[in-house]
Amino acid sequence: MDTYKIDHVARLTGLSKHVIRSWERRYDLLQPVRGDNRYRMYSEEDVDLLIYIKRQLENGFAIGELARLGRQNLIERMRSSTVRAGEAEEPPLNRINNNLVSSINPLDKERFIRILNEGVSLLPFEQVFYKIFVPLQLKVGDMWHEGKIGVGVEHFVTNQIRQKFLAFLNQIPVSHQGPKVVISCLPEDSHELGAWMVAYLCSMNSCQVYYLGAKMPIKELGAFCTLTRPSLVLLSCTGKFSKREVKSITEDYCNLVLPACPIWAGGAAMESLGKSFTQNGIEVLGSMHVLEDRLKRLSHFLNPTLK
Ligand code: B12
Repeated sequence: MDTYKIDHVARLTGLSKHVIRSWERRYDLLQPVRGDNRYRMYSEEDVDLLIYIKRQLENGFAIGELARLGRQNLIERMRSSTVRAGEAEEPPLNRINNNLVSSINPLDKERFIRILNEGVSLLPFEQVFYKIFVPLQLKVGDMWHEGKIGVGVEHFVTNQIRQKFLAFLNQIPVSHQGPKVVISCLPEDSHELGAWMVAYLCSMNSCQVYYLGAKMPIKELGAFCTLTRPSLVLLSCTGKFSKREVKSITEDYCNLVLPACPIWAGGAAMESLGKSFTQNGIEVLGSMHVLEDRLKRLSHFLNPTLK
């Protein structure tokens, strides 16, 4: 089961870290455990409970009143209210996701855009990303892989997600002092969602983001880095590669002329590329959590005045 650090919980729930800590301390409503990294890690149940409590507050309950019920009672109420909502009416997120998929095949553009807009306005961005964009991209990719929709519909949907994502990214205040980070996919790789997540995490951690995205030729990446002098190159890699391809891809990245600029990489392709990357000085990061941690430390190291 996934666990989350407090920053992540704050983004998922729309509550401030201060509020989460105080509900934890004063009311004993949450049960984080210490992770290997020594951070307090919160469970999905903690996140669901916080969202449930937030909704109850919006409906006029007071936090003291809810806290008196205790964690276990609240969880039981949360579960039974979800079941009841399910009996009477589909939960809003399921309805949105189902309607999005049904408006793709056959394509009903107006309906698709209306539902996507509704979804985006309903939740904090990070939840929109994980609970609407990722499932939608998985579904539309699978439908294309299975031949149920054509390239046109897949591109249309992917571009709608891209537009929404970029509109959000553009709202994050731009840091002019944070580390410069260039983000790219592999040369033949059009799988972009991982790279978007990387861009999002970089922006949230005060980096100056240069997003190059899908299908980036390695030589051109080198030229771009010579021009922009980044502090870091981040690769998001999908695909499976033969031994020969692994060798040539690794060599091409290692031949980039990047004085004092490390390359970090992640994504599903690390299964075939990871070992060779690691042996050749490209750092392989196991997950987005690890990346987030590293970005925080990098931003702080390069500019201790950044919060
Ligand atoms: C959507 C999709 C597409 C879309 C891509 C749209 C786009 N602009 O992104 C389209 C339809 C274009 C497409 C095309 C192809 N696809 Co496709 N596609 C998918 C699908 C359905 C979902 C991928 C996705 O978005 N996942 C969601 C993201 C969030 O997951 P992720 O990328 O893995 O990222 C996570 C981690 O890997 C990690 N991560 C990612 N990047 C980074 C970076 C760092 C630094 C870190 C720390 C972590 C990290 O964090 C993320 C969150 O956990 C998968 C199948 C599936 N159900 O997964 C197939 C899949 C990836 N595709 C596949 C293939 C083969 C192709 C094609 C080559 C098929 C073909 N014959 O033409 C083409 C061509 C693509 C090309 N040239 O690159 C294969 C790959 C097989 C393999 N082992 O390599 C898959 C697995 C399908 C399959 N089962 O065969 N595809």
